[in-house]
Amino acid sequence: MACGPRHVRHGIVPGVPDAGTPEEVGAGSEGGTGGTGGAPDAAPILGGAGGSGGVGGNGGSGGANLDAGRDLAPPDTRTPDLGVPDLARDAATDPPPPPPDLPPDRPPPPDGPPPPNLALGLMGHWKFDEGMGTITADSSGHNNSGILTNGVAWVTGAPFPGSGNAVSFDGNNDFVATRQDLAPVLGGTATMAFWIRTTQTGDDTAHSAPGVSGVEQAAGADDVFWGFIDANGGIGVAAGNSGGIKSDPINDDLWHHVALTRDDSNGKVQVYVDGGLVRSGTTVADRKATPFTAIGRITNAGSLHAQLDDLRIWNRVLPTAEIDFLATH
Ligand SMILES: [Ca+2]
Ligand SMILES: [Ca+2]
Ligand SMILES: [Ca+2]
Repeated sequence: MACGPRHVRHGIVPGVPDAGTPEEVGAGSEGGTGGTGGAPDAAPILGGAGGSGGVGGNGGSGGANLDAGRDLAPPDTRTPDLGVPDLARDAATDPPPPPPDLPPDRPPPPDGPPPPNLALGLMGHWKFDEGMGTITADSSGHNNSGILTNGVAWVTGAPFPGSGNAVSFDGNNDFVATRQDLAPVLGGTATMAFWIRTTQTGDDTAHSAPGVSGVEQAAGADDVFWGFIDANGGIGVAAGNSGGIKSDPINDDLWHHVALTRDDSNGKVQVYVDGGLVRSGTTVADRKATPFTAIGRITNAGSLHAQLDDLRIWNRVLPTAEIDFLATH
């Protein structure tokens, strides 16, 4: 596996999920809703996810899964009375109380914090691990493998455990041709995340810049620009004629994790570098439909001169906690 979800996240001690410990609730960067934690079954290790909000719907898929409470669910402030009364009832109706330090509904502690539900809405995942040949697989299950075109080279991958190989684009004419149109995902509400290593400088005008993917519609605004490289070596996201947003320079020839999001309902865009949100702004709020089938260039614009690894796209805006997880695993 290219991205080992069991590895301990940097800087966080894997907590033992014993009952009654509101571990790390509210520890997230914006974890304002975590303050009332402490219900035994509601204490997620990724407590910080609560602050990023807006992901409550994901919790519904849990069912009886023992890990359900730890996938994406923010601290459950809706029903703070669920946990303690349950325990009280159990104690009242079970004459021989179980050992108090072994909650019966929890598996043994895992190796580290559980991963967020990164499979939700995943529409493309290119690990670039093949290391030979000209085909690179799509691990998302959406049958969108790519063909290395015009000399894309295999190189050693990004610095995360199990990253394997990566691909290198020459900035001239290299690209990976995908089997399927990317516009149905990247033309709408989406997240793109990847590792990149580059020294390239591009263009402050997105439709003249090199980038990771996207398309320029000449004399039109039905276009979108994912991971465009600006004149200072920053990286950004834009759509239509809105200019977009971009980071400070990342072109220091070191591997960086970049995540870009766009919400087509309100035009909101965000740029994360190495797990941190560095820029947000607004583009036009609409869906873009001009087809494109290339990674490593913005079709009808510029070609990327960079190494890329572990490129993934989702049809939703990932919350901060998930992007942080990607950048640290
Ligand atoms: Ca070439
Ligand atoms: Ca790889
Ligand atoms: Ca245009």
